[in-house]
Amino acid sequence: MTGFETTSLEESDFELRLHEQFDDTIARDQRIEPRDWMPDGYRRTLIRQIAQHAHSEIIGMQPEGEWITRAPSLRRKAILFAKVQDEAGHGLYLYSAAETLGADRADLTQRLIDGRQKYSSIFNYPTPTFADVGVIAWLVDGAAICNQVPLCRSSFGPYARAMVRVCKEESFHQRQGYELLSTMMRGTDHQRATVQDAVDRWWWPSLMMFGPPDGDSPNSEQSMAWRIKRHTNDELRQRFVDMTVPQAAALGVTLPDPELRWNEERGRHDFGTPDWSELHRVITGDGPCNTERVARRRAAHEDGAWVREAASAHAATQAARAREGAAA
Ligand code: BYC
Repeated sequence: MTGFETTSLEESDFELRLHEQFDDTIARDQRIEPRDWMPDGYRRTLIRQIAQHAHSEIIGMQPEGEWITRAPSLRRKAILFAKVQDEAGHGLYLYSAAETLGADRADLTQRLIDGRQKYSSIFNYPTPTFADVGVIAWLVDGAAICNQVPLCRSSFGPYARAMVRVCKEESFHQRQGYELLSTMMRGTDHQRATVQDAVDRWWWPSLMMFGPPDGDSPNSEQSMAWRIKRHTNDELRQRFVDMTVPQAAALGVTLPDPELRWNEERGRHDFGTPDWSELHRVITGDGPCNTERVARRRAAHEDGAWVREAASAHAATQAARAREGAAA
């Protein structure tokens, strides 16, 4: 015996103290940072949510990206190009946040293209007209803002900090979408009808973005206790409806829900029930565009293999030169 060995009792006592410190940090509403001790479940939950979020940003480039070459003016093309590029940036911040938890980015990408990790249901719907570009920015980015602003106060530091910049950019995206739609609504009857048609197709999928209803959300309770999530799925969905109804009225579009009305007593809008079986189908791979979205991501990843190889070779050469320089 050297006298330095720890008994398993001391080890579990130590672990208990670490756990207490973690709980205390959460209770004081302070941040957990990557080198802090954290329970395995907390780490796993964060990797799951952040990876899904990152995948959503990257897959989310596809539906709007299809319109970059077909945007009706140079101004609209430049705006759309910048927006899609921003989504790529969001994906990168998020993958970096996941890496601080010990996840491997190449592994996360592989899990996405093998269908082992999810991405947001919303990006499995088609974009047949240019009005879809405006409606995605208005409704989908609007829903993203409702969901992500509270994540700026998420308990995990790198995730919360990434969300600050993401939300600023999403807010800009949403405004440009609203501006595009208001321009179309001041145009021809055909343009107005195209906007209304896109609103009719995107409204319910936008409500589904917030996830299943609270009673069917297996992760919410624990994620709220850990302050990863700050509000339940239904709370955020309600907030989105209340925010969007006056914007729809100002635009002059109708939201396709006969049950939508102001409830004086609650001080909120009542609204209909999304088709949860549709959300389930889309999440489990059977939405209108799931197959093509994942196939395209897989092709982009495979086509980019030579870039990754060249970058690694370049980095190895630079490192070898630096070593030679240091030795000389
Ligand atoms: N789609 O227990 P729940 C963007 C899954 S990017 C697919 O409530 P949780 C943008 C959920 O993962 C938008 N899957 O889970 C980009 C869970 O499955 P697992 C992305 C969904 O995590 C480009 C199961 O269903 N935003 O805005 O507590 C252009 C049970 O759900 C969905 C984020 O990722 C869905 N809609 O809550 C424009 C935000 N909903 O993993 C815009 C961050 C649920 O247990 N994420 N599932 O097998 C979150 O806030 C939460 O993860 C969610 C779900 C609210 C989405």
